[in-house]
Amino acid sequence: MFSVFKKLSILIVLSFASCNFNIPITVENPPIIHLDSESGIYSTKIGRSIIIAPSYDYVTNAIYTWSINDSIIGINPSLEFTGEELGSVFIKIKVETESGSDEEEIRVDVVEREIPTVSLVGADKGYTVSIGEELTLRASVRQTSLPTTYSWRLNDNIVSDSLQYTFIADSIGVYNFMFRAENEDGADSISTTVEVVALPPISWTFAQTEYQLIAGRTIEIGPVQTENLEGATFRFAIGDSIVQEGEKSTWLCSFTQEGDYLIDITATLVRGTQTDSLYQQVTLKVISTETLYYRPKSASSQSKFNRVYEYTPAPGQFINEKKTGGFDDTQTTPETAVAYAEKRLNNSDWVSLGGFGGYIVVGFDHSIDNSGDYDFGVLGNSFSGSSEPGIVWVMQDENGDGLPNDNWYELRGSETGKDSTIQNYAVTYYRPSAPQMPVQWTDNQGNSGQIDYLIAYHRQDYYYPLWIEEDSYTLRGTCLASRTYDKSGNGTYWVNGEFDWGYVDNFSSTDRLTGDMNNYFKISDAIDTQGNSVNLKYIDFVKVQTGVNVKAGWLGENSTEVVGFFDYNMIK
Ligand SMILES: [Ca+2]
Ligand SMILES: [Ca+2]
Ligand SMILES: [Ca+2]
Repeated sequence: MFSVFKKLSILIVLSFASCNFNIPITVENPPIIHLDSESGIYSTKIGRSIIIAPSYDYVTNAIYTWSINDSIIGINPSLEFTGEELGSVFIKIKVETESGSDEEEIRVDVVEREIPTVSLVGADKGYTVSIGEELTLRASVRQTSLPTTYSWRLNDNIVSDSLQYTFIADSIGVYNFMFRAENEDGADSISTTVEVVALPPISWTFAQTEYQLIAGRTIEIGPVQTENLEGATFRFAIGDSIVQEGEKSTWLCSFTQEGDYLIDITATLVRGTQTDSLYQQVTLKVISTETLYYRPKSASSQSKFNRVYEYTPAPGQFINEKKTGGFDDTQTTPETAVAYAEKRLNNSDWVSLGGFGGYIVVGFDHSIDNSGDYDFGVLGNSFSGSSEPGIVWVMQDENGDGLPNDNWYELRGSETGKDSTIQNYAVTYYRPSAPQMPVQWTDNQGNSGQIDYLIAYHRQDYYYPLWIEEDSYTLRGTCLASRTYDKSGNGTYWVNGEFDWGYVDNFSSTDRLTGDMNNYFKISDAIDTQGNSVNLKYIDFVKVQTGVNVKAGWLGENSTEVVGFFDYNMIK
């Protein structure tokens, strides 16, 4: 090829020479566009502009035309483009000269700004503390890829440049706080007030105000939590008769006579010249016999559970999760969440209970008998080094209405009664203020923390159950000291160690009778709130609840998984 061209050009030179032309011919090459982005793709944040400035060759007297869908948006060599809507925009640049033209299409991706989002647990209600008390305010910020600065202001003075600030109240009054996070894309802030009072306010929390009891059994009546009531006198009265009065905030009672009782509960606290009191009335229904609603097995009875009654997990990395968790954004009511759990279990897929306190309640088409030995099994997904203990509770349908609205009894496990085991542990979870944020929590022991957002693994917007309407919810139960540790010492290899016996999703050497992922349980292990055995002849409902509050580094929070429930008496 090369030699042909060479000969051709020589011929032309010869022919010019022979005709004796001396005028130089200057025909320019057609224009060429060189984009300043190799891929032809540009990115800008919404509301921001970028300058697209290609370089060009052979553009003497050129005409430049920038267009979107044939409408012209620019006639200069470079274009300033402002992203007004999220999404991709296709822009054409055409250059024309007398010698020809060139054209390129580019894409501009208009993306969200990475404005930080802040949240602060309890900010909407404000805080009340007494003189001398310390209050640590902990803000949470949705992380972005941009460097972000923080500031805490107290009555307009900056007092901290970190996420948290510890306030010590030294005089009575109302203090205004504001936390602000800022980066180059924008800022977000949240304000709250702290009222400092002479004496801390008293309060109590009742988990229920309607109680029910089988005659002959005992029940504990009273608040599940009290605030600043140390030294108070609690009085329990039925009509004019005082049944208990003293320092104890709960009344452990037993009735032999069936009937309905109204119980008046009063707490009185004297502090110096000030006397504060609280009052709550509760009802107690005493039912005469425990075998009344026993449901015997029939020929059609199944060993497998037949219904999920409630699914209330704690927040967690598998909650609302679509890839392995099987959610699809339609689980926005308790009923659809129950349907989800039921479908998963019927397919032998795991259902995650999320972090501490998350639970599921299932029932059977018959009552499960107390054989004195192992009575039922729960399938989890434990293996050596991956135990996430779920505490088991059982219930009889005492009032025979077919619903699990009666008394739960915990099943004793290897950790029951140990000093490290916390009864009546409670964790409150708070809805994040924006997608892709961790879920903050506080507990009733004065601790706080968060369920981490694991962006590398589970990217659903929220780990807080979509079907919980309230912006916070409290889960109560028994909390075991965790056996989670970092075996590698550098955060790469975490172990969730096993417990001896008595828990779901636990690699137990004792109660995995069939050597698989099933743990087996005895109704004879049922205990009351005092740890005393309760002799239940049968049960109708089973609840499993995540029993630890711990994170295992990059593995995230411990969360019990359940896969199935069955009456072992029917198949052993
Ligand atoms: Ca019931
Ligand atoms: Ca888990
Ligand atoms: Ca598990």
